[in-house]
Parts: sequence; C-alpha cells; structure tokens
Amino acid sequence: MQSLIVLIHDWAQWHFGLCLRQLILPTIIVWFGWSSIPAIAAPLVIDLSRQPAIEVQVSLGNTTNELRFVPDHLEFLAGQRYKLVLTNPSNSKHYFTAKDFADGIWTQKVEAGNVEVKGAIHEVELKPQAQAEWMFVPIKPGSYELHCSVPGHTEAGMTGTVQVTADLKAAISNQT
Ligand SMILES: [Cu+2]
Repeated sequence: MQSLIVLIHDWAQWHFGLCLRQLILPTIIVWFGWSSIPAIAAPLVIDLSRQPAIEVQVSLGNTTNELRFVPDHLEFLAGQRYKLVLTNPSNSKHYFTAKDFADGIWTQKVEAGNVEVKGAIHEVELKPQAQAEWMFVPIKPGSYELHCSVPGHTEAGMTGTVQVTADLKAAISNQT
C-alpha cells in the first residue's frame, strides 16, 4: 500500500502539481474504493523475486536407467516465480541443458546440498542420487529445447521441450 500511495502521489504531482495533491489522493481512493486498489496497483508494484514459487519436479533419468526426462515437456508462465526441483534417481550422471531457455529467464539462485549459487545458470549437472533446486522467473516467451549433454544421451532420446507462455494476468493475480 505504501508503494501505491507513493505512485499516486507521483502521478498526482506530475499531472496536477503540488497544490492539488492533498485533494487528489483522497478523491482517487473514494472514487475506486479500497477494494479495487490492489487490481490497479498490481502492475505497478510487482516484485518478481518475492511472489510465491510454484514447484515443478523433473527427474533426470529414472530408477531403471532409461535415458529420458520425466516429464519431458515443461510449461511455465512468464513473470511467475518457479522452484524447479531436479532429481537424478539413476546410476549415471545427467545434465539439464536448455541454453536458450536459460537465456530467457532470471535466475534467483540454484541450491544443491549446502551450496547456493546466484547469477546466470545455463546448465545443471546432477550426479547419481543428487538433487538441485533452481529458483527462477521466466521472462521471454517461447518454445525451447532441453537435452542432456552427456555424450550419447541426446542421441538416445534424452531430450525435451520447455514452453514459456506470456500470461501477465496470471502474474498480476499472484500479487494480489
Ligand atoms: Cu543424461
């Protein structure tokens, strides 16, 4: 609410000058009512890093050592915060490699064991039985390819697709 007041304050100042400020603010609140203010304010005060994260799980390989991602198709909404939980229940190491997808997201952090890595990440390698959590917000809509870059694994079918859809409305409703 603090941010909203500041925004309205700036807006009023810009449009009407200082002398009308005290008048404009109460008028706006009365006109729209308090209940409608979050819907108006949301697009202006989105903090992508603080919204609740949606958890998505992906398994790299499986317990019978098939070379595939489970699931092999992922869907995300741009502007929504995600926790992608990567696990490797198989006996060999695997990669989650989706460079173009990674270029179009904002990575908050990757956590694995007691280590937290911040900054851009393009690829995550998981040793057998490992787990990593990738916190990010997709920015750029598109359809991206995913593969495991261990030699022979892509050829054996360890590939997938990642779809990022623009849905600003969903992102805004998560804020309110
Ligand atoms: Cu692999």
